Amino acid sequence: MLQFDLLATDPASHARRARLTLHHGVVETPIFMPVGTYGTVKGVLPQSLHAMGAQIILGNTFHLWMRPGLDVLRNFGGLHAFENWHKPILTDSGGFQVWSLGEMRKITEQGVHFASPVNGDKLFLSPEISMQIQTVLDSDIVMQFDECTPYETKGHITTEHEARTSMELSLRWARRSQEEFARLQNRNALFGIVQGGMFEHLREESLAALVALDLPGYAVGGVSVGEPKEDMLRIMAHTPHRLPAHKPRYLMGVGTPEDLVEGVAQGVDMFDCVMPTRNARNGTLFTRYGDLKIRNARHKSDPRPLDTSCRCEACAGASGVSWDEGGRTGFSRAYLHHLDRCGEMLAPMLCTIHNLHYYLQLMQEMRSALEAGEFSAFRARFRAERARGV
Ligand code: PRF
Ligand code: ZN
Repeated sequence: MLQFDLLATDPASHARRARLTLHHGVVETPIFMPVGTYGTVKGVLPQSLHAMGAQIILGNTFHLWMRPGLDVLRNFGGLHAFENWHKPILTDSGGFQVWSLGEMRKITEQGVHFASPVNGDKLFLSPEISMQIQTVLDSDIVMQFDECTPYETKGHITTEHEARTSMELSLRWARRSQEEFARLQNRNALFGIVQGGMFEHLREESLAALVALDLPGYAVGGVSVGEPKEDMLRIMAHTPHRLPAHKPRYLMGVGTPEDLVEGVAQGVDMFDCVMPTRNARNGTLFTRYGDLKIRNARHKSDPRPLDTSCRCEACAGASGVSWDEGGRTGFSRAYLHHLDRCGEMLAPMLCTIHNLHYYLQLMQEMRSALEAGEFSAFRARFRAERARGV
């Protein structure tokens, strides 16, 4: 089940404002999806995710298959009830996560053989098994099983021949994913993943073959895999807008706030990235006026919140009134600096809430700008503010 309604388009770029209807609810796009690999967005209660306006979160087939395993998840009727999140969920297929195991795996036409990172058991993951797992999870959006073509392998940059071989394997796995998804009578939506490395013509071949399968949505994979920034921007400018206009487009594993704004301008509707959550745990915060490191001694006695314009639970407390608006109920930089120095759990919790709120608010601002026909002005203001400094 999936419906996609285009609500507004920007005449000066490929940006669009749309609405995606899934089994567990409606998603207003463009959207950022917080990452919840193991059935939890690390350190954040579902009610806080609601409060910050999260509409859809990610889960990982591979990790949830390892732990807690399918028997437990089946008993709960899927991932929603298990993790107590009743809005939409997207699950990645395991292709990328198995790829991340590096030398511990062997890829064949049939699938991927690897040793369990949990207990060393010999395991096998294939398009069919990935679809079976994602059907048990009852994910609203199921990703095809693919091979994420690396930028570099064994000391050399991936050649065109290697990128083609990998892309063609992902295409055969897309067809097998689609067949198994249908056989299982999965009620949700299967997305294909465009590969092709850093080669535009391979991206076009991949895209055309996937579009011929008439899947309900498409992702661009194989970017943000260690390539230089200019290559990433080149693929971002090339591929997304070539995907069908009447279907959702998802850029996998991207990126910085600047990348999200650029991605939206290039026609992307959906993003996910560990950056806001992972950086929060390392004390790196995103704000309207640039990035901030809470470990820095300059914050030791600063009474201001992380971002004086932010209404998150960390910056504005329960009142939801920002410092700029006269709210003084949030947590100070001095307090967060102190919590971090003491290794207190509340530090990564508050930092994660703030970073996710920042990402979700950024997407909300882009949606509003697109509705108002003011996306170009938004982009210019965004760049200027981010460059100002905290
Ligand atoms: N494929 C899958 N998941 C992914 C990627 C991919 O290429 C990426 C690339 N950045 C992130 N996550 N299945
Ligand atoms: Zn905040």
